[in-house]
Amino acid sequence: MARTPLLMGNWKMYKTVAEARAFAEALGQQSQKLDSRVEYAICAPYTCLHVLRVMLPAQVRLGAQNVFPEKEGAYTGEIAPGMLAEFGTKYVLAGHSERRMLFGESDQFINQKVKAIVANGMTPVLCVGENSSQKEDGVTREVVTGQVLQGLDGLSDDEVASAIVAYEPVWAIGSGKTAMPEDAEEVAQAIRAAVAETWSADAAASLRILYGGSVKPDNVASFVRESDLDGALVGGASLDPGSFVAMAEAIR
Ligand code: G2H
Repeated sequence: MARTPLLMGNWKMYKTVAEARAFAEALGQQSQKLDSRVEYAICAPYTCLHVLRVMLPAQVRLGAQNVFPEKEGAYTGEIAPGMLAEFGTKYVLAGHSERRMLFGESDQFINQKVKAIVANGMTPVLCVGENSSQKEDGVTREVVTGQVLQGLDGLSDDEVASAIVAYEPVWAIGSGKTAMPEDAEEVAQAIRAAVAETWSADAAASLRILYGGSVKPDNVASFVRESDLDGALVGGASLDPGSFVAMAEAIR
């Protein structure tokens, strides 16, 4: 099953509207370097979504970094899935390790977010990954597949098939360290095996799996080249338009 590669930026809590405008302008000037066979997206702070929607090249889609799994209500500071969908957001991150660690998000809560994202016609990007002590203890596969099965619980075969999992080893995030591509590939294979067992072989073959954690222009191709990895979720290196384009060119 052919899966469309995806290069996704995660800007985290960086960029003002003026900076986002400058990024979109610079990317627009180099949009001929973006490949129509690859999908691109930027998960931006909410305040930047409008300028990006207006100014990004058409092949770069909008993503959000978080959502609250309720339609509306007294949830001060939160944003509803319908609000993001109405705005033209295509992708929404769920379960990024920074949210798991800093905000105590559980697999069960992340699963509610995933279901809410899907119910509102958007694509969930379920982030999973082991921390350094779990890696040392040799339990990476169990941790990661457990997060995947809990995160996607309750979705139908078709919904799992069109979802995205981002495998981001926690020890690799923003650290300059990356997983070995072949190790990330093994984890991706374990994810597909677990999905095939719980849903179906078709769902496992269609689900897209991204690698994340200190991805840069000079290493992105080594991950995307692996047969079970379909792209990258990139933090720091997605903030600069030249670097974003360099990564796009590296995986063409
Ligand atoms: C992991 C990644 C983006 P970075 O958080 O999700 O960030 O590429 O800076 O390690």
